[in-house]
Amino acid sequence: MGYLFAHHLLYETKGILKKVNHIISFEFGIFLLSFLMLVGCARNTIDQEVPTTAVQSPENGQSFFTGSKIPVSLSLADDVNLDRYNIRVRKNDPFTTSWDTLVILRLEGQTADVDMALDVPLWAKSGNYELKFYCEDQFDKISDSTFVYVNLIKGDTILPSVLSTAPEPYDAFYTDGQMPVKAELSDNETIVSYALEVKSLTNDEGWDLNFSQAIWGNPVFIDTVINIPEAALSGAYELLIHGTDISNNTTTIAVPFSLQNSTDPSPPQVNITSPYVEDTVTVFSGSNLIILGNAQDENGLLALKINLYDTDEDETLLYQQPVVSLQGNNAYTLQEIVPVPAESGYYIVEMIITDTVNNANIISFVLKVL
Ligand SMILES: [Ca+2]
Ligand SMILES: [Ca+2]
Ligand SMILES: [Ca+2]
Repeated sequence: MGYLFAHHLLYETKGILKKVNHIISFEFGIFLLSFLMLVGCARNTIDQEVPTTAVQSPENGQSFFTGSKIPVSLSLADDVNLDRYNIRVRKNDPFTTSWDTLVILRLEGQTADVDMALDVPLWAKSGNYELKFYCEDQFDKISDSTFVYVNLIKGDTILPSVLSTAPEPYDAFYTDGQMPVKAELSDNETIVSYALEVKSLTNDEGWDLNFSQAIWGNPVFIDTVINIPEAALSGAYELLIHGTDISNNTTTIAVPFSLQNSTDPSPPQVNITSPYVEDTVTVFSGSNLIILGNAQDENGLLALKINLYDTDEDETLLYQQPVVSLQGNNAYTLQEIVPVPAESGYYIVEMIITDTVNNANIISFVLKVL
C-alpha cells in the first residue's frame, strides 16, 4: 500500500512536474520565437554583418609601367546589400602615410564582381606602391581591407616605329584574293602587340577588318597575308597597322590601297547627250544646268552623285546633290538639274555613277559661269 501510495505520489508529482515543464517550455518557446523574430528582423533591416572584399588582380609584387593600366578584378559580397567599393593608393615609404582615393563607385546587390583597368599616369613616380581595396554595405559597414603591393616602373613617351613594305601604297587587289602584309615594328623598349585594320574610304558598307595580336620583342616583324572577302565592294581602302610598346604608346601608319570586286569588274557605262562635256560647259549665272543622258550596268546600278567644286587651290566642295538611288536597275535615264552658282567664274562638276559592287564611272567637266 505504502509502495502504491508512494508510487502514486510520485506519479502525481511527475504530472505536476510535467505540467510545470510544459508551461516552462511553452513560455520559453514564446521567448525563443520572439528572439528568433527579433534576430530575423535584424537580418532584414539592421544588417549585422560587414561585407567582404576579395582581390584576384593585381597580385602582390606585380610590376607595371607608368602610362599603362593595372587590371583590377574584385569579388565583393554582403549579407544584405552592397553600396560602394573603394580603391586607394599610397606610395610605400615610411614618410608617406596618407592614402589617395583612386576609385569610389556604387554597387548594388549581395554580390558583385568588378573588372576594370586602373590608368597609371605617365607622370607617376616609379617605386613601390600600396593599393588598398575595400567595400561598404548600405549601412556603412566596412569590409576588411585587402592590401596589394605593386611596383611602378617609369614608362616612356617614345613612340614605336612602324615601317611597312607590303602592301605598297595604292596597290590594287581583286576581292577573293590575298593581300600581303609585311612590316617591321621597333621601339626603345619592347613591342607588345600589333593590330591590323581595314577601312573603306568611300562608303561604310565596305570590307571592315579588325585584328590584333599580342607579340613580344624588339624589333618584331609582321609577315602575313589577309584574305580579301569575295563580296567586298570595289573602291578606295586603307590598311592601318598599329604597333604598341610596353608603355602603351601606339604608332599607326596607313597604307592606301584599292579593291576591285572580282564578280563584276566593269563600271557602269554612261553616255551624256547634253551638255557636251568634252569641253568647257558655259552657262549663265542664276540658271540651272540640265544634264541629260543614260547609264547602264549589267549587274545593276547603285547610285548617282553630283558634286560641284570651286577651282581654288583646295577645290572646295560648294554643292552636293542629294544622292539618287538607282535601286539596282540595269538602266537609268539621266535628267539632272544642278543649280548654277550666282558668282561668275570657273567651277568643276563631278558626276559619280556606281554599280552594286561600287565600281564607279566618274565624269567631270569644267563649268564656266557668265
Ligand atoms: Ca552587411
Ligand atoms: Ca617606347
Ligand atoms: Ca558593273
